Amino acid sequence: METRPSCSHLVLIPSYNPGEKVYATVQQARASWNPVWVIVDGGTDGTREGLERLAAEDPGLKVVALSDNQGKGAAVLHGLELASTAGFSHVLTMDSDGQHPADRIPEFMQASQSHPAAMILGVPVFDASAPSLRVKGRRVSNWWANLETLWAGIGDSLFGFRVYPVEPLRRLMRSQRWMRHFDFDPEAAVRLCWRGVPPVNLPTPVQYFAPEDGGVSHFRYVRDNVLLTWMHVRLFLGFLVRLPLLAGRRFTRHRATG
Ligand SMILES: Nc1nc2c(ncn2[C@@H]2O[C@H](COP(=O)(O)OP(=O)(O)O)[C@@H](O)[C@H]2O)c(=O)[nH]1
Ligand SMILES: [Mg+2]
Repeated sequence: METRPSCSHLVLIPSYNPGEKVYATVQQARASWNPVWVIVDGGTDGTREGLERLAAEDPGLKVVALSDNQGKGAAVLHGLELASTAGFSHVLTMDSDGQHPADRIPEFMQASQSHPAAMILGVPVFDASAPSLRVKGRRVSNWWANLETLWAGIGDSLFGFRVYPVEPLRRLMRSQRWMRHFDFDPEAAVRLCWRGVPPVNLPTPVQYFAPEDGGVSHFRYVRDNVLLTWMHVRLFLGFLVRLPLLAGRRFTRHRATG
C-alpha cells in the first residue's frame, strides 16, 4: 500500500555507520510514512551507497549525504534546515539502527497533528535486552531534566523517537553551538520546554540488539557521559537564571488544574 505524501510531517533519520539494519529500518519507516529523509552523517560502512540505491527507486525516500561525520545533532539540524525550506512544519526523528519501532510512526504523527504546538516524546519501554547500565544511566539524566524544567512533564530525556515542531527547534539550535552530538536529545527537550513547547509523552517499545544480531552503537561510555554531564551543568545554570519564570509557570499550572 502506498501512503499519500504528507506536506506537513516528515520522518527524519540521522544515520552514522549503522550497518545492515538500516535497510530494514528505512523500509519499515517508508511502509508507515511518506516522505522519509535519511541524513547520512559521513560514514564508511557502505550504507550511503545502499541507501542511495533504494532512494533511486522510491520517490518517497530521500538520502542526503554529509561529506564528513558531524554528530547526531548536527545531522538533525541539517535535515531541519532542508525541511523548513521545503515547507514542513514537523519532523519525526528516529534512529537508523532498528532500535525504534517504525510501526508507531502514524500514531506519533497523529498525536502531533492533534497537538501541533507540542513535542511528542517517546518514553522507552525496555525489554530484557536493555543493558542495565544504560537503563540506570538514563534515570540520572531524566532526574536532572525534570529538575531543570521544574517537572514540566518530560517523560524521557534521552529517547530519540520524537516529533518536533520544526521552527522552534531550528531557531533554538541556530541560537547556540551545543546540541550537535549526543547532547542533542536531552538538551532539545529541556530547552524547548523552557521556550514554552509542552511535552506530550507516548510509551514506546525499544530494542537492543546484540552485535551478532547486527546491533551497532556509537555510544562511548566515558566520552558521552562526560558530554552529558557538561550538558546538565550548563542546563542547570540556565535553570537557575530561569527559576522565577519556571516557578511562575508552575504556580499558574497548579492553580489552573486545582
Ligand atoms: N553516535 C552517533 N550517532 C549518530 C551520529 N550521527 C548520526 N547518528 C545517529 O544517531 C542515532 C543514535 O546513535 P546510536 O549509536 O545508535 O546510539 P545508542 O542507540 O544510544 O547506542 C543513530 O541513528 C545514529 O545513526 C554520530 O556522529 N554519532
Ligand atoms: Mg542505537
